[in-house]
Amino acid sequence: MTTLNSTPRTDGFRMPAEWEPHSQTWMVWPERPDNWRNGGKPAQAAFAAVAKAIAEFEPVTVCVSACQYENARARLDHDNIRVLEMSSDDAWVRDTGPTFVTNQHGEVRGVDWTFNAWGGLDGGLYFPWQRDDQVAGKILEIERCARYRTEGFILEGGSIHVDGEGTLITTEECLLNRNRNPHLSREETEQVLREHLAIDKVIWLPDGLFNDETDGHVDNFCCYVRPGEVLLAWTEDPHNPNYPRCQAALRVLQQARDAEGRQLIVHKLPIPGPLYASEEECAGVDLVAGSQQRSPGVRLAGSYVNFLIVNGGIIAPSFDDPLDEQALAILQRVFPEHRVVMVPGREILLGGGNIHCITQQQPAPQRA
Ligand code: KQY
Repeated sequence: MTTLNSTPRTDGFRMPAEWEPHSQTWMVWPERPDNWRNGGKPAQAAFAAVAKAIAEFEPVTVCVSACQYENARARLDHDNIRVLEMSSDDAWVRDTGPTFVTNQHGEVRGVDWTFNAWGGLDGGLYFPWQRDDQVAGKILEIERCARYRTEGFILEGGSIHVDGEGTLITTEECLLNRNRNPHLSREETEQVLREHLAIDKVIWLPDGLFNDETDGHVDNFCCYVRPGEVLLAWTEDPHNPNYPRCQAALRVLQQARDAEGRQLIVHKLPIPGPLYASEEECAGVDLVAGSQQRSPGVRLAGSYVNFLIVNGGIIAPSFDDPLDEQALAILQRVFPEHRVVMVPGREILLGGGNIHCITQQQPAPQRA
Protein backbone atom coordinates (compact mmCIF):
# COMPACT_ATOMS: atom_id res chain seq x y z
CA MET A 1 0.00 0.00 0.00
CA THR A 2 1.31 3.44 -0.87
CA THR A 3 0.96 5.95 1.95
CA LEU A 4 1.73 9.52 0.94
CA ASN A 5 3.24 12.24 3.11
CA SER A 6 1.67 15.07 1.14
CA THR A 7 -2.00 16.13 1.25
CA PRO A 8 -4.74 15.74 -1.36
CA ARG A 9 -4.94 19.47 -1.89
CA THR A 10 -1.25 19.91 -2.65
CA ASP A 11 -1.47 16.94 -5.04
CA GLY A 12 -4.49 18.33 -6.92
CA PHE A 13 -7.15 16.01 -5.41
CA ARG A 14 -10.55 16.95 -3.96
CA MET A 15 -13.53 15.15 -2.45
CA PRO A 16 -16.28 14.95 -5.09
CA ALA A 17 -19.93 15.46 -4.18
CA GLU A 18 -21.95 12.32 -3.57
CA TRP A 19 -24.03 12.88 -6.73
CA GLU A 20 -20.95 12.73 -8.98
CA PRO A 21 -20.60 9.33 -10.75
CA HIS A 22 -19.58 6.34 -8.63
CA SER A 23 -17.62 3.26 -9.62
CA GLN A 24 -19.16 1.35 -6.68
CA THR A 25 -20.46 1.47 -3.13
CA TRP A 26 -18.83 -0.28 -0.16
CA MET A 27 -20.62 -1.89 2.78
CA VAL A 28 -19.62 -4.06 5.78
CA TRP A 29 -21.75 -6.98 7.00
CA PRO A 30 -23.24 -6.55 10.54
CA GLU A 31 -22.81 -9.25 13.17
CA ARG A 32 -21.66 -7.95 16.55
CA PRO A 33 -24.30 -9.04 19.08
CA ASP A 34 -23.75 -6.16 21.50
CA ASN A 35 -24.93 -3.73 18.82
CA TRP A 36 -27.30 -5.74 16.60
CA ARG A 37 -30.15 -7.63 18.22
CA ASN A 38 -30.71 -11.35 17.88
CA GLY A 39 -27.17 -12.07 16.79
CA GLY A 40 -27.42 -9.59 13.94
CA LYS A 41 -29.95 -11.62 11.93
CA PRO A 42 -32.60 -8.89 11.46
CA ALA A 43 -29.84 -6.37 10.66
CA GLN A 44 -28.31 -8.73 8.10
CA ALA A 45 -31.65 -8.92 6.31
CA ALA A 46 -31.89 -5.12 6.36
CA PHE A 47 -28.32 -4.67 5.06
CA ALA A 48 -28.96 -7.23 2.31
CA ALA A 49 -32.05 -5.28 1.21
CA VAL A 50 -29.99 -2.05 1.10
CA ALA A 51 -27.17 -3.74 -0.85
CA LYS A 52 -29.63 -5.16 -3.39
CA ALA A 53 -31.38 -1.81 -3.79
CA ILE A 54 -28.03 -0.10 -4.50
CA ALA A 55 -26.95 -2.92 -6.81
CA GLU A 56 -29.80 -2.02 -9.17
CA PHE A 57 -27.91 1.21 -9.84
CA GLU A 58 -24.19 0.46 -9.38
CA PRO A 59 -21.80 -2.29 -8.21
CA VAL A 60 -21.60 -3.00 -4.48
CA THR A 61 -18.78 -4.60 -2.47
CA VAL A 62 -19.69 -6.03 0.94
CA CYS A 63 -16.85 -6.84 3.37
CA VAL A 64 -17.56 -9.69 5.75
CA SER A 65 -15.76 -11.63 8.50
CA ALA A 66 -14.53 -15.16 7.84
CA CYS A 67 -17.24 -16.51 10.19
CA GLN A 68 -20.03 -14.86 8.27
CA TYR A 69 -18.62 -15.25 4.73
CA GLU A 70 -20.77 -18.16 3.64
CA ASN A 71 -23.98 -16.72 5.09
CA ALA A 72 -23.38 -13.26 3.62
CA ARG A 73 -22.43 -14.65 0.20
CA ALA A 74 -25.65 -16.64 0.11
CA ARG A 75 -27.86 -13.77 1.25
CA LEU A 76 -26.31 -11.22 -1.09
CA ASP A 77 -27.43 -13.10 -4.18
CA HIS A 78 -27.18 -10.39 -6.82
CA ASP A 79 -24.87 -10.25 -9.87
CA ASN A 80 -23.78 -6.73 -9.00
CA ILE A 81 -22.68 -7.54 -5.42
CA ARG A 82 -19.11 -8.66 -4.68
CA VAL A 83 -18.42 -10.18 -1.25
CA LEU A 84 -14.90 -9.98 0.23
CA GLU A 85 -13.53 -11.31 3.47
CA MET A 86 -12.32 -8.60 5.84
CA SER A 87 -12.22 -8.32 9.61
CA SER A 88 -13.78 -5.29 11.30
CA ASP A 89 -15.26 -4.34 14.66
CA ASP A 90 -18.65 -3.30 13.31
CA ALA A 91 -20.41 -2.32 10.11
CA TRP A 92 -20.28 1.49 9.70
CA VAL A 93 -18.16 1.93 6.59
CA ARG A 94 -19.21 5.57 6.19
CA ASP A 95 -17.10 6.18 9.28
CA THR A 96 -14.43 3.51 9.03
CA GLY A 97 -13.92 3.49 5.26
CA PRO A 98 -11.81 5.93 3.29
CA THR A 99 -13.04 9.28 2.04
CA PHE A 100 -12.17 9.01 -1.65
CA VAL A 101 -10.64 11.96 -3.45
CA THR A 102 -10.16 12.42 -7.21
CA ASN A 103 -8.08 14.54 -9.55
CA GLN A 104 -8.66 15.62 -13.15
CA HIS A 105 -6.37 12.97 -14.62
CA GLY A 106 -8.54 9.98 -13.77
CA GLU A 107 -6.81 9.11 -10.48
CA VAL A 108 -8.63 8.12 -7.29
CA ARG A 109 -6.97 8.16 -3.86
CA GLY A 110 -8.32 7.92 -0.33
CA VAL A 111 -8.08 9.69 3.02
CA ASP A 112 -7.75 7.24 5.91
CA TRP A 113 -8.87 9.23 8.95
CA THR A 114 -7.99 7.96 12.40
CA PHE A 115 -11.06 6.27 13.90
CA ASN A 116 -11.83 6.05 17.65
CA ALA A 117 -15.35 4.51 17.70
CA TRP A 118 -17.07 7.91 18.02
CA GLY A 119 -15.25 9.18 21.08
CA GLY A 120 -12.70 6.64 22.26
CA LEU A 121 -12.74 6.00 25.99
CA ASP A 122 -14.62 9.28 26.52
CA GLY A 123 -18.11 8.33 25.34
CA GLY A 124 -17.12 6.06 22.45
CA LEU A 125 -19.46 3.21 21.54
CA TYR A 126 -17.22 0.17 21.90
CA PHE A 127 -13.69 -0.98 22.65
CA PRO A 128 -11.44 -2.02 20.98
CA TRP A 129 -11.79 -0.41 17.55
CA GLN A 130 -8.44 -1.25 15.99
CA ARG A 131 -9.89 -3.45 13.24
CA ASP A 132 -12.34 -0.73 12.28
CA ASP A 133 -9.44 1.73 12.11
CA GLN A 134 -7.81 -0.60 9.58
CA VAL A 135 -10.82 -0.83 7.25
CA ALA A 136 -10.00 2.28 5.20
CA GLY A 137 -6.44 1.17 4.55
CA LYS A 138 -7.58 -2.31 3.53
CA ILE A 139 -10.16 -0.95 1.09
CA LEU A 140 -7.58 1.37 -0.46
CA GLU A 141 -5.14 -1.52 -0.80
CA ILE A 142 -7.77 -3.72 -2.48
CA GLU A 143 -8.49 -0.91 -4.94
CA ARG A 144 -4.78 -0.07 -5.41
CA CYS A 145 -5.52 3.53 -4.41
CA ALA A 146 -2.82 5.62 -2.76
CA ARG A 147 -3.59 6.58 0.82
CA TYR A 148 -3.35 9.73 2.90
CA ARG A 149 -3.37 8.84 6.61
CA THR A 150 -4.30 11.51 9.17
CA GLU A 151 -2.55 9.82 12.09
CA GLY A 152 -3.96 11.29 15.29
CA PHE A 153 -6.64 13.36 13.56
CA ILE A 154 -9.98 11.72 14.35
CA LEU A 155 -12.82 11.99 11.87
CA GLU A 156 -15.74 9.91 10.63
CA GLY A 157 -17.12 10.24 7.13
CA GLY A 158 -20.64 10.69 8.49
CA SER A 159 -19.63 13.92 10.17
CA ILE A 160 -19.09 15.79 6.89
CA HIS A 161 -20.96 16.56 3.67
CA VAL A 162 -19.49 18.47 0.73
CA ASP A 163 -20.97 20.14 -2.34
CA GLY A 164 -17.97 19.29 -4.55
CA GLU A 165 -17.49 23.02 -5.20
CA GLY A 166 -15.50 24.00 -2.14
CA THR A 167 -18.01 23.94 0.73
CA LEU A 168 -18.32 21.48 3.61
CA ILE A 169 -21.09 21.23 6.22
CA THR A 170 -20.47 19.75 9.65
CA THR A 171 -21.55 20.15 13.28
CA GLU A 172 -19.74 21.67 16.23
CA GLU A 173 -21.28 18.99 18.46
CA CYS A 174 -19.19 16.35 16.71
CA LEU A 175 -16.06 17.88 15.25
CA LEU A 176 -15.37 20.19 18.18
CA ASN A 177 -16.27 17.54 20.76
CA ARG A 178 -13.51 17.02 23.34
CA ASN A 179 -13.56 13.30 22.45
CA ARG A 180 -12.41 13.89 18.84
CA ASN A 181 -9.51 16.35 18.44
CA PRO A 182 -9.29 18.35 21.67
CA HIS A 183 -5.74 19.44 20.83
CA LEU A 184 -6.99 21.41 17.82
CA SER A 185 -8.89 24.70 17.65
CA ARG A 186 -11.80 25.23 15.26
CA GLU A 187 -9.42 26.97 12.83
CA GLU A 188 -6.88 24.14 13.02
CA THR A 189 -9.63 21.58 12.45
CA GLU A 190 -10.79 23.55 9.41
CA GLN A 191 -7.23 23.59 8.13
CA VAL A 192 -7.02 19.77 8.18
CA LEU A 193 -10.32 19.61 6.27
CA ARG A 194 -9.14 22.19 3.73
CA GLU A 195 -5.94 20.25 3.09
CA HIS A 196 -7.50 16.78 2.89
CA LEU A 197 -10.71 17.52 1.02
CA ALA A 198 -9.70 20.65 -0.93
CA ILE A 199 -12.60 22.69 0.45
CA ASP A 200 -12.47 26.44 1.08
CA LYS A 201 -15.44 27.03 3.34
CA VAL A 202 -16.84 25.23 6.38
CA ILE A 203 -20.43 25.79 7.48
CA TRP A 204 -20.74 24.88 11.17
CA LEU A 205 -24.16 23.80 12.39
CA PRO A 206 -24.27 23.88 16.19
CA ASP A 207 -25.74 20.39 16.72
CA GLY A 208 -26.95 17.28 14.97
CA LEU A 209 -30.13 15.35 15.76
CA PHE A 210 -31.18 14.77 19.40
CA ASN A 211 -29.82 11.51 20.86
CA ASP A 212 -27.61 10.75 17.87
CA GLU A 213 -25.00 8.49 19.47
CA THR A 214 -22.31 9.72 17.09
CA ASP A 215 -22.34 13.13 18.81
CA GLY A 216 -24.42 14.69 16.09
CA HIS A 217 -23.21 13.50 12.70
CA VAL A 218 -24.37 15.86 10.01
CA ASP A 219 -25.37 12.98 7.72
CA ASN A 220 -28.34 12.25 9.99
CA PHE A 221 -29.47 15.88 10.01
CA CYS A 222 -28.54 17.94 6.96
CA CYS A 223 -27.10 17.20 3.52
CA TYR A 224 -26.48 18.77 0.15
CA VAL A 225 -28.78 17.91 -2.75
CA ARG A 226 -26.83 20.06 -5.24
CA PRO A 227 -24.50 23.06 -4.90
CA GLY A 228 -26.37 25.85 -3.13
CA GLU A 229 -29.23 23.60 -1.89
CA VAL A 230 -29.52 21.56 1.28
CA LEU A 231 -32.05 19.29 2.95
CA LEU A 232 -32.57 19.77 6.69
CA ALA A 233 -34.37 17.40 9.06
CA TRP A 234 -37.26 19.43 10.41
CA THR A 235 -39.97 19.62 13.03
CA GLU A 236 -42.59 22.34 13.63
CA ASP A 237 -43.37 20.88 17.07
CA PRO A 238 -41.89 22.99 19.89
CA HIS A 239 -42.16 19.95 22.21
CA ASN A 240 -39.94 17.84 19.98
CA PRO A 241 -36.40 17.87 21.47
CA ASN A 242 -35.14 18.51 17.95
CA TYR A 243 -37.02 21.81 17.69
CA PRO A 244 -34.22 24.08 19.03
CA ARG A 245 -31.63 22.13 17.02
CA CYS A 246 -33.58 22.61 13.78
CA GLN A 247 -34.15 26.29 14.49
CA ALA A 248 -30.47 26.87 15.25
CA ALA A 249 -29.36 25.01 12.13
CA LEU A 250 -31.81 26.93 9.94
CA ARG A 251 -30.50 30.24 11.27
CA VAL A 252 -26.92 29.25 10.39
CA LEU A 253 -27.89 27.96 6.94
CA GLN A 254 -29.93 31.07 6.12
CA GLN A 255 -27.07 33.35 7.05
CA ALA A 256 -24.35 31.30 5.39
CA ARG A 257 -22.58 31.99 2.11
CA ASP A 258 -20.86 29.05 0.46
CA ALA A 259 -17.39 29.03 -1.07
CA GLU A 260 -18.86 30.47 -4.28
CA GLY A 261 -20.62 33.25 -2.38
CA ARG A 262 -24.10 31.71 -2.84
CA GLN A 263 -26.91 31.87 -0.29
CA LEU A 264 -28.33 28.44 0.42
CA ILE A 265 -31.81 27.19 -0.45
CA VAL A 266 -33.02 25.05 2.49
CA HIS A 267 -35.53 22.24 1.89
CA LYS A 268 -37.15 20.78 4.99
CA LEU A 269 -37.63 17.05 5.49
CA PRO A 270 -39.92 15.99 8.38
CA ILE A 271 -38.49 13.97 11.24
CA PRO A 272 -40.32 10.63 11.71
CA GLY A 273 -41.72 9.41 14.98
CA PRO A 274 -41.16 9.78 17.86
CA LEU A 275 -39.54 6.36 17.46
CA TYR A 276 -38.48 4.10 20.35
CA ALA A 277 -37.02 0.61 20.49
CA SER A 278 -39.38 -1.92 22.04
CA GLU A 279 -38.59 -3.93 25.19
CA GLU A 280 -38.21 -6.99 23.01
CA GLU A 281 -35.83 -5.28 20.58
CA CYS A 282 -33.63 -4.05 23.43
CA ALA A 283 -33.64 -7.44 25.12
CA GLY A 284 -32.13 -8.97 21.97
CA VAL A 285 -28.90 -6.95 22.30
CA ASP A 286 -26.03 -8.55 24.27
CA LEU A 287 -24.88 -6.66 27.35
CA VAL A 288 -21.15 -5.98 27.20
CA ALA A 289 -19.29 -3.54 29.45
CA GLY A 290 -18.09 -0.56 27.43
CA SER A 291 -20.62 -1.03 24.61
CA GLN A 292 -23.66 1.14 24.01
CA GLN A 293 -26.61 -0.09 26.07
CA ARG A 294 -30.13 -0.09 24.58
CA SER A 295 -33.19 1.07 26.46
CA PRO A 296 -36.83 1.40 25.38
CA GLY A 297 -37.07 4.81 27.08
CA VAL A 298 -34.52 6.43 24.79
CA ARG A 299 -35.86 8.24 21.73
CA LEU A 300 -34.20 6.97 18.54
CA ALA A 301 -32.50 9.43 16.22
CA GLY A 302 -34.49 8.40 13.14
CA SER A 303 -34.06 10.61 10.08
CA TYR A 304 -34.96 10.48 6.39
CA VAL A 305 -31.85 12.60 5.69
CA ASN A 306 -29.72 9.50 6.22
CA PHE A 307 -29.97 8.36 2.57
CA LEU A 308 -27.37 7.53 -0.06
CA ILE A 309 -27.15 9.08 -3.52
CA VAL A 310 -26.18 6.47 -6.13
CA ASN A 311 -25.84 6.61 -9.91
CA GLY A 312 -29.36 7.58 -10.96
CA GLY A 313 -31.00 6.78 -7.63
CA ILE A 314 -31.61 7.71 -4.02
CA ILE A 315 -31.68 4.90 -1.46
CA ALA A 316 -33.58 6.24 1.55
CA PRO A 317 -34.83 4.67 4.79
CA SER A 318 -38.51 4.19 5.57
CA PHE A 319 -39.75 3.68 9.13
CA ASP A 320 -43.27 2.35 8.71
CA ASP A 321 -44.25 5.84 9.82
CA PRO A 322 -47.13 8.05 8.58
CA LEU A 323 -44.48 10.52 7.33
CA ASP A 324 -42.79 7.99 5.01
CA GLU A 325 -44.95 9.00 2.06
CA GLN A 326 -44.36 12.70 2.53
CA ALA A 327 -40.61 12.14 2.85
CA LEU A 328 -40.58 10.10 -0.36
CA ALA A 329 -42.45 12.86 -2.19
CA ILE A 330 -40.04 15.55 -0.95
CA LEU A 331 -36.99 13.48 -1.91
CA GLN A 332 -38.44 12.84 -5.38
CA ARG A 333 -39.16 16.56 -5.79
CA VAL A 334 -35.65 17.67 -4.83
CA PHE A 335 -34.03 14.89 -6.91
CA PRO A 336 -36.15 14.93 -10.09
CA GLU A 337 -33.43 13.17 -12.12
CA HIS A 338 -33.06 10.29 -9.64
CA ARG A 339 -35.36 7.39 -8.85
CA VAL A 340 -36.06 7.39 -5.11
CA VAL A 341 -36.21 3.93 -3.56
CA MET A 342 -37.13 3.48 0.09
CA VAL A 343 -35.81 0.49 2.05
CA PRO A 344 -36.90 -0.35 5.63
CA GLY A 345 -34.48 1.43 7.96
CA ARG A 346 -35.70 0.50 11.44
CA GLU A 347 -33.26 -2.35 12.05
CA ILE A 348 -30.34 -0.14 11.03
CA LEU A 349 -31.65 2.65 13.24
CA LEU A 350 -31.79 0.26 16.20
CA GLY A 351 -28.03 -0.18 15.73
CA GLY A 352 -27.47 3.58 15.84
CA GLY A 353 -27.47 4.89 12.29
CA ASN A 354 -28.98 4.43 8.86
CA ILE A 355 -28.35 3.90 5.15
CA HIS A 356 -25.80 6.67 4.68
CA CYS A 357 -23.86 5.45 7.72
CA ILE A 358 -23.54 1.89 6.41
CA THR A 359 -22.39 2.82 2.90
CA GLN A 360 -19.37 4.51 1.35
CA GLN A 361 -19.38 5.58 -2.28
CA GLN A 362 -16.24 5.23 -4.39
CA PRO A 363 -16.19 7.92 -7.06
CA ALA A 364 -15.54 6.98 -10.67
CA PRO A 365 -12.27 8.31 -12.14
CA GLN A 366 -12.80 11.77 -13.59
CA ARG A 367 -11.07 13.39 -16.57
CA ALA A 368 -11.15 17.09 -17.27
O1 KQY B 1 -24.37 6.64 12.38
C1 KQY B 1 -23.23 6.33 12.23
N1 KQY B 1 -22.50 6.92 11.34
C2 KQY B 1 -22.60 5.30 13.05
C3 KQY B 1 -23.38 4.91 14.19
C4 KQY B 1 -22.64 3.95 15.03
C5 KQY B 1 -23.49 3.32 16.02
C6 KQY B 1 -22.80 2.23 16.74
N2 KQY B 1 -23.66 1.63 17.64
